[in-house]
Amino acid sequence: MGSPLLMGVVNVTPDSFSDGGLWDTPAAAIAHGRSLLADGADILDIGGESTRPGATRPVVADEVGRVVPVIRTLAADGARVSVDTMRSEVAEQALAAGATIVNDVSGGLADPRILDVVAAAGATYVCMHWRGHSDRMQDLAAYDGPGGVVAAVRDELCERIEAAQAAGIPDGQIVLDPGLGFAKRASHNWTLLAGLSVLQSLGFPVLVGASRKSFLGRLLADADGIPRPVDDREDATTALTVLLAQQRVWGIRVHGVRAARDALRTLERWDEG
Ligand code: PMM
Repeated sequence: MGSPLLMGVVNVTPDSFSDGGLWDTPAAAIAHGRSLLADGADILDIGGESTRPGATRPVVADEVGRVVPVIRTLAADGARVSVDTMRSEVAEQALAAGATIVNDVSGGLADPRILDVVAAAGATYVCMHWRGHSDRMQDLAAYDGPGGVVAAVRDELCERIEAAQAAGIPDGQIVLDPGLGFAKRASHNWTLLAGLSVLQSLGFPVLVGASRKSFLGRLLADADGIPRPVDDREDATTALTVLLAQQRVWGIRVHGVRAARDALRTLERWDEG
C-alpha cells in the first residue's frame, strides 16, 4: 500500500491556533519549512491567514507579503509547495513564486476567481468543505438533512467540484478535503472520519487535516472537562495519521512531520510483513 503524502504546515501568521506567532517572520518560516523537509514532508503548505474560529482577516497585501518570500525561497530549494489561501490575488502571486498547489479552505466560495487562477496555471487544487468565514463558521455547523454531515459534505463538495470543472480545472488536478473543524462540531468531525470512504467514492484523492485540532483536545479532556492543550495533542494526531493511512487517503496535513513520518514508516514495514 502506498503511503499518503505528508503535507507539513508552515503558518506565517501571528495567530494560528496551533503555532501562531512561532514562524511569523520570513526567516523563521523558511527555517521551519526546511526542518519539515528534513523530517520527511512531501509538501509544504504555506499560509498567511489564520482560520481559527473568530480570527480577523489580514489585508491582501499583508497576506501576500507573509507568504510570497517564503514560497519563493522554499520552491527554489526544490520543495513541492502549496499555498493555503482563499484569495485569488494571493494564489496568483504564490503560483508565480513557485507554488504548484492551491489549498483553498473555502472550496472557491470565498473568492470564485481563484478557480480561474488555478486553471490558468495548471495547478493542483485542494477543494475543502467550507460554509463561511471564521467569525461565523461555528454558527453554520448544522447538518440536519438525511445522511447527516457526511451526505451534506459530499453534496456540497460536489457543487464545488462542478464549479472547479466549469472553470477548467481538470479532474486529475482536484483533491477533496472534508474540512475538519470548519463549521463542524467535534461529533461531526468523528462522523466524517468514519465516513471518509463516502467522500473517497467520488473518485478524487482526499486530503485530511486533523492535526492538533480542538476535537482532539476535547477527546483528551481532563477529569474536570478541561480540553487537552494544543501542544499536547501530538500522540492522538499520530494515531490518526496511522488510521488515515490505513484508509488510503491521498494526503495528511500535519504540524509535526517527524512523528507522522515515523508512524508511516512503521506502518509500511508492518504491511511488508
Ligand atoms: N485546516 C487548517 C488550515 N488549512 N487546509 C486544509 N486543506 N485542510 C484543513 O483541515 C486545514 C487547512 C486549520 O489548521 P491550522 O491553523 O493548523 O493551519
